[in-house]
Amino acid sequence: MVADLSPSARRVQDILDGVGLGHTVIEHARSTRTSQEAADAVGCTVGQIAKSLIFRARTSGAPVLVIASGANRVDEKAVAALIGETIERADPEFVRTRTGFAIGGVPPLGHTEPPLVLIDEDLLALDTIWAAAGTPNAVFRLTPDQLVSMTGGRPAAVKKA
Ligand code: 5CA
Repeated sequence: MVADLSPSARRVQDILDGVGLGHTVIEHARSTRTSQEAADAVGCTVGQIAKSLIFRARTSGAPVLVIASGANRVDEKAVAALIGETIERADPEFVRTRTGFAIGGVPPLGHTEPPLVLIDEDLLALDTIWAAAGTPNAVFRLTPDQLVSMTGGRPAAVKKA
């Protein structure tokens, strides 16, 4: 952990302060870029990491945020069926311009362009989860219910069998 938050992590802390539920961004000295690294840094299971994955809806070009358990892979066909449009994995430039954050630190809320949000229903069975907070070293702890309320996301079956 380091004392002062870097600018992108600070931005997420300010967003969380606006939500007002008392969430605290923790910036680690070690990487939390991948779900496994985040789990190792935090001391939780990889399934407790809520990874924020950005897709691009092919017809509308709109950003789609799928918040998935770190233990799962996202079934793009299932997501397409849920939103009524096929999707593709976003490239790093799309992620940066639409969310305002770089891959590896994309938080589940506070994006430049509000995305359509789906939440992996597997996360809802857990007591505590952790999400990225703006940088590849920053995370915050929350409950699945809080994730749903702060993102306005729709819980759904999005994982690959
Ligand atoms: N901080 C961690 C734990 S919360 C984190 O952000 N993990 S993540 O899984 O949500 O973000 C990394 C994800 O970015 C990868 O799972 C992958 O889906 C995506 N990604 C990584 N590299 C690329 C790339 N070159 N193009 C598009 N997406 C990428």
